[in-house]
Amino acid sequence: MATHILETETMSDATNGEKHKTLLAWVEDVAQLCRPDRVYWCDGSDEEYQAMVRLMILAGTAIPLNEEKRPNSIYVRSSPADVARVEERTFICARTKEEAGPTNNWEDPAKMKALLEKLYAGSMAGRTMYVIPYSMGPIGSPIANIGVEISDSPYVVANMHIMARVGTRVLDVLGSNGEFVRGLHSLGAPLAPNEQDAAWPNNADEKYICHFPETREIWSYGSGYGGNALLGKKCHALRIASVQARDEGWLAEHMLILKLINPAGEAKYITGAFPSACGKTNLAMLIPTIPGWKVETVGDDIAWMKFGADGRLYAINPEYGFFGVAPGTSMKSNKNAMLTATKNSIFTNCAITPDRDVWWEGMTDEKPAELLDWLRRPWTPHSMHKAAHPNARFTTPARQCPVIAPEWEDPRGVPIDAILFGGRRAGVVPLVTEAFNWQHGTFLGATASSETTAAASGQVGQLRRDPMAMLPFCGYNMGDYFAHYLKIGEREGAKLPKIYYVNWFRTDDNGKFLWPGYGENSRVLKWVFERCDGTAHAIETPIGMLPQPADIDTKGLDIREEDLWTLLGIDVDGWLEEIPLIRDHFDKFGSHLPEGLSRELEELDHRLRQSITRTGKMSRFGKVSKLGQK
Ligand code: SAT
Ligand code: MN
Repeated sequence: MATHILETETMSDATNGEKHKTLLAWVEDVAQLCRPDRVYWCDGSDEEYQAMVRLMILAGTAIPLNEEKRPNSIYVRSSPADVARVEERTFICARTKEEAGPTNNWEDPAKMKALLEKLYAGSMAGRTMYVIPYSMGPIGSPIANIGVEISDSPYVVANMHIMARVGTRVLDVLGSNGEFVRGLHSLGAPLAPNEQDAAWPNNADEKYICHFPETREIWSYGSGYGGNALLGKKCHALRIASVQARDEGWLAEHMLILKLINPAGEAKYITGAFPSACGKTNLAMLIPTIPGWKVETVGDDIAWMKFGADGRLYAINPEYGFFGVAPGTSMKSNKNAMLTATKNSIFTNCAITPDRDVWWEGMTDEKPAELLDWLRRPWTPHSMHKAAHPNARFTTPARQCPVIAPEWEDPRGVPIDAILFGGRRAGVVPLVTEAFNWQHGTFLGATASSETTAAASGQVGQLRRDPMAMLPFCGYNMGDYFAHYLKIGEREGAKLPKIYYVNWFRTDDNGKFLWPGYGENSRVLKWVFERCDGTAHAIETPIGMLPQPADIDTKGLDIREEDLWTLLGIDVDGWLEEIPLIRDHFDKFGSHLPEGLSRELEELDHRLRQSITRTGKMSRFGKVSKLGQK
């Protein structure tokens, strides 16, 4: 059968180098299936980026922003049917359902491929098929990994330019037989001859975000938004990479990476796992309120950690940019993110001002007098609805961040001292808890829970268990993922990071936050830093090692002592109520739940009950550990 390909660049046109036969054959196969009008190999150049921008402007997808206010930046509005990750349409097509585990949607790989092939057939008609070679991580780093995304969306190409290292330089490293993750993405919106394109083409009826872990493949269909379409991010760097990490003895995690520097100039590297839209970007770029302390950013969303020869875990940020939640971001809440996104950025589903700048809820105290909202409707401060979609995003280059750590692209990664787990919990969970050891820390991560946000479609504010903030991102059976964590902890000669659980979101009875958060979180980070050095104090409680109010530096902070006690106290009744919930959560994993974790649960239960019989109801625990021990 003749193909509809009008003009086909070959890979050697793109690289002048040796041909990668497997890559070429795959691109050819996909072109035969999807029937684009044209195949284009991305070189990663600025001209290419500008060409994508022009295409989007012509198609009505993008509006160039005011060159004086936001140089080289565009404004994009998606279709209202395509605004967030679609977890219910996300599948892990492992060989068996058991391998995908109870937390993932599963379909048989052959069945899913047969179904998708029907959808992909001719799905790129009237469009250009872009071949985007990308490196997750500094090009050539031993921790980095290469992927190739095929997509029919110029919006995806432009975003990938910012979010990953793309183009010819990646093909050069790949050589003629390097391994790569295959990502196939189609909007599922073929064009008939002379058909006018939609401003945001996508498939309103069918969306599939599928992963084939055995063959390291991603097949995404029907959506053009964020993690559904920028396949290097959640699909590759988390779902596929978590499987690679399991097989190869490392960790692929949904974590920010920050460098915390004390007044003496000593640094520690801390990673933090929080569900989407729980403030990872804010924490990664935090401006400490404690004099003399500094935070620098290594990454805001994903960390890949491998053991170094010294037994420590070294982390890289596999990404090249930030895909941050816009609403709530301001010069007060995250000055560094605001300064990062002043130029060379893409803004999606924000509102636009009459002088062609962007705005979103929370950006300024005073609302603009008039706007066009993300649905193109006129908007004034009297409007009843929000001007920006709650999952509106900015895509912006990491190198523009004013506090980017100089070593953020170090191919060796940075040695991790502490790992934070956390979520959004109005009650029970204290401000910070230190794990007794790695296994207990794994338990804290495995039982992490959070009230849901707008990053995924579905109801906002529902409590769900989100282990290690990986619930939507783990590419295999989560019980086995817990076991993998424990195995990491048992590695000979490992010098493991300390593990903490934090909760910035505790509220009082009126729903008011008890902890100010943002830059004030540095007070908790300082305690973590000094615990790692063995110089900060903690008490042993049934749930872990906790600071007492006096152990947290609150100089200059206006906080009531009793609120601090609430933030750092143990709500024994609340914790006892958590036990059956955790047991239900663990039961889902059946025989895949590692022994070590069920033991941790029984021991927690036992310690809580003992604390009651010993002292009656109590909210503070007196067994003081020696400074820095445990
Ligand atoms: O997956 S996205 O990259 O669209 C956003 C997120 O969930 O953090
Ligand atoms: Mn994320």
